Amino acid sequence: MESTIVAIATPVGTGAVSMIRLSGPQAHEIARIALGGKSLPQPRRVALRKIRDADGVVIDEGVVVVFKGPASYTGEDVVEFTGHGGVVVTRKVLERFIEIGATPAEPGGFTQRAFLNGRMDLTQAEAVMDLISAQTSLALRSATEQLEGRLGKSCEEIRASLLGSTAHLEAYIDFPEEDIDPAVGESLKNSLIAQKEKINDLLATADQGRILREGVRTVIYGKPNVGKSSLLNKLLGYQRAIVNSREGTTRDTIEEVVNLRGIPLRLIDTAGVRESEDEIEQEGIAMTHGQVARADLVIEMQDLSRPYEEPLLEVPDGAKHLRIYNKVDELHPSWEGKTGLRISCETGEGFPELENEISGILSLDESSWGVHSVAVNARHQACLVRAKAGLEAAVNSMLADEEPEFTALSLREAMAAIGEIAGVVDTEEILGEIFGNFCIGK
Ligand SMILES: Nc1nc2c(ncn2[C@@H]2O[C@H](COP(=O)(O)OP(=O)(O)OP(=O)(O)O)[C@@H](O)[C@H]2O)c(=O)[nH]1
Ligand SMILES: [Mg+2]
Repeated sequence: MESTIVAIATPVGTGAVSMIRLSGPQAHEIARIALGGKSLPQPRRVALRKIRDADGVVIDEGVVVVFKGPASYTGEDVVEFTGHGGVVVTRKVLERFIEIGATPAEPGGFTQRAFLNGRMDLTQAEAVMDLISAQTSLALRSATEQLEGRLGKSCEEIRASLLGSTAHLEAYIDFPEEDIDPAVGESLKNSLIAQKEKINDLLATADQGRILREGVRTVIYGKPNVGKSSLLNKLLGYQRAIVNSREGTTRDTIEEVVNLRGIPLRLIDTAGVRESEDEIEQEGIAMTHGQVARADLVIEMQDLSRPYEEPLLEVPDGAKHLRIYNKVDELHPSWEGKTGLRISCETGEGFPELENEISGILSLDESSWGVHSVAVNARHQACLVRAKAGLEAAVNSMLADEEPEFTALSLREAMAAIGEIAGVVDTEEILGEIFGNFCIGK
């Protein structure tokens, strides 16, 4: 990392201020030149300074903060200039830094350097992005906890335990004349099984991780005119979709995100399903089926103002399913004695219960969040699946009384996979563990 990178850290556009950040070995020198040779403030002190072009003409005036590596976000020398928030003036300051020798940063370039310089692990670097893009308070909380290193720490604990087990096994490999003591073998195996359980616990958070990051794909399904678009509008709080007493009003799918007690619901209003001669409507109905196939949650709606009917939907594997009954304000007598969640998009009746039901089905809400606290992403999930497979292979190899080399091989695969989550690399470490904890010279 010889280069010094620069970027506008605030959003592009007109604002009160905008901040430009420099990081790298030349950061301080480049800033000094841009200030027309005027001294930089002491690290972590604020000073008012002018940025000047090559002829000494002032481009902008603003606040300069200097950080001395490694005590900075990236771990390198950093300078932050906060100037007037105009598009042109900000651009000109940026260009001045580039002219003096800074390189435009790639997306995530500063956080990448923070990781490479050991300021944070990979899960924390990812959490920075999650935090910025969080759409709900729950997603934000999950990101903050990951940024604090909770997930990285869990993975590190698992890896450290596997490292200890591998070191034990390696000792037997080095001294083939000694058989593994059955008691040691038993405790090793139990320890591996315990770590596998921890991996399973982390894997179980993958669904909620995806939900928090991307939202729950929630499809509103039902016959025409039952009130699907009315439900979308009601949950959104404004008239997004056309509502009409004519059947077949909605033909396209309409997608909007609502925040339901911290859970992002990606609500999808669909064309009502019926036999139709209309080509456009048929196409809409085909899209409805496509949406159902990809749903996390299907809300199947029926109309209480019409005579009783059996529900019609086959919900695909993996999707959650909620049946609701709309228009309770115009209840048809044939529904007498039938149970189910009754609502009215007209009067708002049943909506608190509906929200309870949805957050219950997703087993996710702000009050129960403390129990989960981590939520792995797709990359973590892939690593965890590999780690689990490695651990299972190791346990099986021990059960089959194979040579310890085989067990160790599977364990190393598991460790590499789990280490990838936080971005740790090992090999030398295993040796260190052996020589550190075992008296080889005995
Ligand atoms: N009385 C009563 N009428 C309702 C209620 N919810 C919706 N409606 C009415 O039912 C009619 C159909 O509502 P929509 O929301 O357009 O129904 P939809 O399921 O989206 O219909 P399609 O788009 O045709 O599939 C409209 O006239 C709404 O005003 C309710 O809770 N009570
Ligand atoms: Mg509709």
